[in-house]
Parts: sequence; C-alpha cells; structure tokens
Amino acid sequence: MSIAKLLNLKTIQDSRGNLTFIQNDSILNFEIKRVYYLHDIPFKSERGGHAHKNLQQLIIPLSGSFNIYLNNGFSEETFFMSDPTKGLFVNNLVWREMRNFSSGSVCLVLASELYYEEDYIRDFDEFIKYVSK
Ligand code: T46
Repeated sequence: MSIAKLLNLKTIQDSRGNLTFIQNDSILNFEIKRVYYLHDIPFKSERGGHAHKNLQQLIIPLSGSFNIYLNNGFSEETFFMSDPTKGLFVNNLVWREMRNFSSGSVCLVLASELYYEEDYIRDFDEFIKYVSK
C-alpha cells in the first residue's frame, strides 16, 4: 500500500487555459487551517527532513517539479511531483524530504493545523522511535 495518496484535483479546462480548485469537500479529509508555499528555491536545495505528530497536508507542485521522499517507519516511497492538477495527501507520522527542485518551482501546501513547532519531529532516529512505540 502506498504511503501517501495522489489526489486528482478538479480542473476546468477551456481555450483560456486551466483552472484548478480545491475546497473543503469530500476530496480533502481535513479542514484547511493554513496555506504556505515554497518558492525561489535555490539549485540543489533540500527541504523537509521531518515528520509531524498530527499535521496532515496536501502538497501541490504549482509550477516546476521536485521529488518528495516519504518514509513511515516501515516502508519508503518517492514521488515525482510535476502536475499542478494532482496533490499529494501526506498523513501525520510520515517523514518527508524534498529535493531536486527545478528552476522556478513553486510548491503549495494546504495544512490541517496552524504552525506549531512542537508538532515537528526533526530527528530521524527520534521519528523511528516515536512510530515504533
Ligand atoms: C512540510 C514541508 C513540505 C513558520 O513560521 N510558519 C509556517 O507555516 C511554516 C511551514 C514554517 N515556519 C517557519 C519554521 C522555520 O523556522 O519557517 C522556517 C522554515 O520551516 P521548515 O524548515 O520547516 O521548512 P521546510 O520547507 O523544510 O518544511 C515545510 C513545512 O515546515 C513542513 O510542514 O511538510 O514544508
């Protein structure tokens, strides 16, 4: 079974281009409390390197591409994100590392909780101990 779920986002296409939308309905199993985005990411930059105790997120490559490596303590999986009509639902207790950002890439994240540093586990060994409990 996959660690995370790629969701097809509702997209309206016409001759003027595409419009993709997300709202608090059945596609998301959480209510959006926070939105943030990663942009102007330098070449070879790596982000993530942590897990969340409670936070759930939908990660969308608005522009460009990147890899997201996930590990739930039992298995691991890497997703190549490049399609702005697909969002990756990442549950809590999943370690993530993001790398190989293409030039000009923008990553949008919809989050189930407000920013709360105590929700982060930023040490991989600590994460493994936490999920093995
Ligand atoms: C995640 C990946 C995809 C805030 O003050 N408010 C916020 O909403 C966020 C997300 C971060 N911050 C602060 C915390 C740090 O001092 O911004 C700084 C950089 O955060 P961080 O190193 O956690 O950034 P990333 O890109 O490694 O991770 C972020 C999210 O934190 C994380 O939840 O899943 O993007």
